[in-house]
Amino acid sequence: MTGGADGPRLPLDEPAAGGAAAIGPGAWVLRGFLGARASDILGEIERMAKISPFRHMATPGGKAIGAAMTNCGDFGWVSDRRGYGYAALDPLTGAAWPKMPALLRDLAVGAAEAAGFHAFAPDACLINAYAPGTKMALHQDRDERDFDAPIVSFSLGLPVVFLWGGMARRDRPARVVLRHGDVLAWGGADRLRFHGVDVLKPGDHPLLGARRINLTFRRAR
Ligand code: MD3
Ligand code: FE
Repeated sequence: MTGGADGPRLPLDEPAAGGAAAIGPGAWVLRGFLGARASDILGEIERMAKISPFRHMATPGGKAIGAAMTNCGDFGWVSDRRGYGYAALDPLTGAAWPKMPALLRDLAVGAAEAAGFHAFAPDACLINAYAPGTKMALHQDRDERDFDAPIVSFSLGLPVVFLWGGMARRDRPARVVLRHGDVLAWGGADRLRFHGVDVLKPGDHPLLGARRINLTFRRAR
């Protein structure tokens, strides 16, 4: 994994011919990267949610997480009163998470490649579903075994303001709108940035209705 050091270098938020815009030294937005594949991706999510349903997990502090979550891949991110981390089995069903569909994996690996991260091999995909009024507070993703691998995220449905923070929680976040079909890829110097999403505003998306779904592809183990 290269950490994006040999990825394209661009002025802030200026898309290149390939559509990748830098929002940090190791972070890229690929506007509309999912294109016409979005409806097939949604079909896969609906199918997988019959195997491992969306659920509101608890934090160790006892609050319910605002986004409804499920996973696919060899590992899934889970949280409950006892703690959080990656698990090979869905605690709701006691069975393995649904396999990561090739369509999703190939798009995630292709997006990583387009951002300069070679040989990305995701083994986990967390799927977050947001209803209007829900958000995700600033946090870091640090439950993965090694931070050399990037993370790739897909946005579907209603637009949201992504909060792009710094290395310290107190750093004031930049605001980047993520829309249906957009992909983010980040790693290297930006891998441990604080990030979150602002409260989802009401709306009616043609494919998803009053919802936003976000998939994050990770190398957990
Ligand atoms: C930048 N999801 O699942 S995706 C998460 O929209 C998560 O559901 C948000 O944060 C969502 O952990 C944001 C984009 C994202 C995800 C993780 C990052 C950007 C990131 C980690 C480091 C830096
Ligand atoms: Fe995160």
